[in-house]
Amino acid sequence: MIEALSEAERADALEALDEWEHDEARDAITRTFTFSDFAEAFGFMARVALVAEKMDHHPEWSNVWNRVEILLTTHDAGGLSTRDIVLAEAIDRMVG
Ligand code: H2B
Repeated sequence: MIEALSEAERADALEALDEWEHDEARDAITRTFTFSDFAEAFGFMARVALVAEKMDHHPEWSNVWNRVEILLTTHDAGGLSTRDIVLAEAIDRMVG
């Protein structure tokens, strides 16, 4: 069982992840990515999927053509955990 972040840990993480929004109702982070076309968007999703599967930590996401919306939260913790932060940082590095 993974623990949710403390208030202080959450505040620090949200400040560092400045491209991500905090969904307070879900205690989740969200970010929308826009690419030049569907192939770029789907290639990005494939790269994220490989990391997510390796981490056993999976995004809630949707794709419409060149846009990918990602929501990260930890279902087992009922909110944000370190896994969401690690995955968000990995995703941010992918779009560099
Ligand atoms: N992904 C996310 N986002 N939250 C979880 O709590 C979670 C997961 N749990 N991926 C994992 C899978 C769990 O269901 C499996 C059994 O390890």
